[in-house]
Amino acid sequence: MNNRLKDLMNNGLFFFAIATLMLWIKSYFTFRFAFTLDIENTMQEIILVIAPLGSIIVFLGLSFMFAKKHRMKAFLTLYFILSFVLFANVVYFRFFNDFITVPVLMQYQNFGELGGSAAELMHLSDIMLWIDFIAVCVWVKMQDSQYFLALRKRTIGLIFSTAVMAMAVNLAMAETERPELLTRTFDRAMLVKLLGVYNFHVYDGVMTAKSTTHRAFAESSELSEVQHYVNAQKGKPGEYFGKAEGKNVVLVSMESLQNFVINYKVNGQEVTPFLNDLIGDSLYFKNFYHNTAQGKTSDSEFLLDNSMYGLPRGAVFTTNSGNEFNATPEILKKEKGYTSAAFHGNNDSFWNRDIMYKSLGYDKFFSEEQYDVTEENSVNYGLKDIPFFKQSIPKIKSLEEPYYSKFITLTHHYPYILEDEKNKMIEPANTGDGSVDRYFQTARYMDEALKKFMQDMKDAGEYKDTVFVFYGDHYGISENHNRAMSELLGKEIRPFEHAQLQKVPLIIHSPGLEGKTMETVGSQVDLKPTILHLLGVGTEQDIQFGTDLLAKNREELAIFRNGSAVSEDRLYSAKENICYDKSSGEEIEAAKCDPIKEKAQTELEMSDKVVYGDLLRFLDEVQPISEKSKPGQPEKQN
Ligand code: GP9
Ligand code: MN
Repeated sequence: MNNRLKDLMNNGLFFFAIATLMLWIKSYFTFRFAFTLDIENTMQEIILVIAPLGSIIVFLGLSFMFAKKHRMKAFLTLYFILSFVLFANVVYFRFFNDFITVPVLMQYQNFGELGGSAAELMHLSDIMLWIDFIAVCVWVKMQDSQYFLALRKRTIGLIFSTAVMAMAVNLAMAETERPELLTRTFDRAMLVKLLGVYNFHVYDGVMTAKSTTHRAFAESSELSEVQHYVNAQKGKPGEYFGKAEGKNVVLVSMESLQNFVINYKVNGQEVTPFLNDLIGDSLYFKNFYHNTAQGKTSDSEFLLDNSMYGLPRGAVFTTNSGNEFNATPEILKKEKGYTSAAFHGNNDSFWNRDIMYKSLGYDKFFSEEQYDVTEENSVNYGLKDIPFFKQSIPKIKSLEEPYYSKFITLTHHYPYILEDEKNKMIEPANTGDGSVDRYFQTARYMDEALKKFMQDMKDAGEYKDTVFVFYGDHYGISENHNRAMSELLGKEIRPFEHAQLQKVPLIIHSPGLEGKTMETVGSQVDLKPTILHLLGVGTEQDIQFGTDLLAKNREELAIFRNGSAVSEDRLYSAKENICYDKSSGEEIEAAKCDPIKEKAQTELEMSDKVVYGDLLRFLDEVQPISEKSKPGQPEKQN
């Protein structure tokens, strides 16, 4: 090595600058290519380049706070942490199409159980994300002095000034691109796009701390405000009120089932033959959406039993299980003497269910421990759906009637594996995207399990006095598979089509209830009032954000957790801030979606306020609604 190069290599500032540059380049390319962030214009492209710089300098610069002899170790540790943050987000994004948040990290017990899913998500090429770190380590190893990073105070000052400038430019550009970015954004991809992943984590940390303190300062007056809002939209239940009075309730959460598979064929074979038949004889809601976010299945359960939204970050099941709730099991017990039970073939602590179910008032929880689970009858997360339902029958029979029961299926879960050949009842699709191709096979298996379950319920005499509610819990195929999906559906997947793919099936079936396909636009938040009204239970005192899907003149609206919204004639995509005309699918003037966009924001904020502030603990204190303006009461039938 010639002397000049050697001098340069020994120069601490040069080392710091090159290390920063490497991390910066790596971050940019990762943002650009490992995450699908939908860069819409040059401004966003520039922001994406600038965003990581300030935070990288600040974080690496923290090493200057350490005594000179520990400084290099501190520097390498910080470099490692930043690289790891990037790497962990890349792996997480592959399946969840989302970024890690503090509350998600706190659900640590779920990670250990991911097993097969996590391994499947790591790619050999991820090694690329560590090459720069190795290079930095080699460089440091080649130094003879441990005081290598001993820079002058003035130089350190200059380094930090550069960081502050980079951050200020980033923030200013981000605010121009998206006003109210830090205060009213529910879409994480937007935050990462405009702030970079490191700043996003800082922001997320601050938000988590803020929501934790929210509870301590909450007051009952906040609940009154929410009550006014929800009462104004309750409406009157219609002809279906009490149609299933006194009946048992069997809810079936259909794992990862999206509505597009209904009546869909792969290689000429139906994917869900049982459900396709069943809808002819049931109330089938074809414009029904999920509202879930990071809490996935648990979010759908929360929505179902509380008619409130899950949280913008993390899973409410794990972060707020100590809250006061007024969930369906409690209401039904109080009003009609129902027994409630949940059934699931996975470990009881997954999603903190064992704790949360108690808070929601479930009397019983049959989890993995109460089933006979073996190597042969389980796959992926736990017991396969067919043995799960089979083994559930005697447990159902043991329940005191009337009962409110919830069954959570499991086999049709990413990465959609069946292992056993005899469980593969149809051929996979052939897009070349493994997850998408196998998706139909596990969906077909679940459909078979549902068919057998229905038959077993009939044979056990549990059919005629029961109302069955089958619903999809959340999407199974994320945006990362748009190529394969567009091949299957024969159209480009724009934000419009993506939003429409968030429809999940909702099928309400009960002997005596006439079959009908319902056009109304709704979502999981509407399940609770719909079910309660069918059972003849009024909801006038309840805080619920949904409305009865069977009520007359209800406002047709589905609000997604990221702030997107769908009405009868509009579709607003929050991530891209685009408004569509629903019938034509054409982009229209953004202002045309303002009413639904505003409503979505207001409603999500209200719901978050209730959860963060644990406001339902004040439910007994707030003024009861006057008789005159009582909403949610049945209309007189003539
Ligand atoms: C785990 C099951 C799957 O018990 O509910 O959870 P998900 O990953 O879909 O939220
Ligand atoms: Mn699920």
